[in-house]
Amino acid sequence: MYAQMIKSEASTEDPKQLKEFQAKIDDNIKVEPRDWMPEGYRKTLIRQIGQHAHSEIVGQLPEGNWITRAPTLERKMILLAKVQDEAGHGLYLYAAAETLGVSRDDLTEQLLSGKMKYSSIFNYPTLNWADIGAVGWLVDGAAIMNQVPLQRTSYGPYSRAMIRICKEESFHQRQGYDIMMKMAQGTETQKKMAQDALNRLWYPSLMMFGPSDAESVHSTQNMAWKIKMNTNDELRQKFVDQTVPQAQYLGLTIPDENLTWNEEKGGYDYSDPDWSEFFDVLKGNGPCNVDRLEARNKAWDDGAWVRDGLMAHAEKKRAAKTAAE
Ligand code: FAQ
Repeated sequence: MYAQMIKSEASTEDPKQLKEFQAKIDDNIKVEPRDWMPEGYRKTLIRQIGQHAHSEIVGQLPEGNWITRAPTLERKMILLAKVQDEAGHGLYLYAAAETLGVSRDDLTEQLLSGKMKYSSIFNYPTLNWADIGAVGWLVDGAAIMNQVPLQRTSYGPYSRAMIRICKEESFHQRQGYDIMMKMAQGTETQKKMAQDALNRLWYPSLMMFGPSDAESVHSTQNMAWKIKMNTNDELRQKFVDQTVPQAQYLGLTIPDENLTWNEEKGGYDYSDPDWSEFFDVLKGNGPCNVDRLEARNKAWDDGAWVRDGLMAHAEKKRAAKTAAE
């Protein structure tokens, strides 16, 4: 249906402009906010950048929950800084989306009312400290795998935001791996916690790359527009190939009996996640969907006085400036 909508919009647009636009994309020339762009391209970017921004914001919740319970002062400082980085990523991305003519308030309203999506992974709970290690290692690891190619995405402001974000994400992944290393080399109980965290977060991490290529509705058009640089399955495969040796180094086992090295393809064969679970989480039925939206709505309501205060202050300054002129 979405693809049809984009097609019908394209049919009312000037074929010459559409052709020139595609030629520009094919020549790897970045599209900038004031340039002409097809309406479908603009809408798709708002959807993807908006969902991405919301993911960074909601993604603070599972880890933020553990700041007060980090095991040492050093771990607490690192986690606090990481969660703050995620907030910053959300802000760069909202700013990039605003260049497409949508306001941050509009996007926030769509998140809070459940109209816009955020990454499925953040609807899973973080039950203990090992989960914080696994989130950094697997979730940030999957995020980087997806985001490094997005540095070359065709829309200038998104591409530049991704360059800044990727620099920080690689530290996030390393801090997660470092926690896993300590746990995996710790007591028997700690090692069990690390394995349990991997067992629970492995398949949800694979789901982060989106449905299989056969089920992905947007991939073909988005790759033609170079909004997306790789298919979902290509990136998922790269993630598996990168992560399996890391798990082996930790002495942990990927929870997949079918995991085998395939010499011919030069990668691992692995089991697909349970796609019915994925689509169910997208519909709002994951373990934490309700909690996550409640937490964001509460934060928005609790912050109303700050926004009102800032607006009143800005109005006062504007009035004083006008009076002085
Ligand atoms: N969760 O046709 P496709 C992070 C939806 S950032 C929820 O394949 P597309 C940092 C999709 O929107 C993580 N929904 O779609 C961090 C579409 O629905 P719609 C976020 C999903 O756009 C770490 C439908 O399924 N990263 O983690 C998911 O071509 C730690 C059909 O799918 C980004 O957003 C999903 N996993 O490909 C923060 C990166 N997958 O809109 C805190 C940018 C698919 O038609 C702590 N986004 N859907 O209703 C992308 O690269 C793409 O949008 C994909 C999906 C690959 C996510």
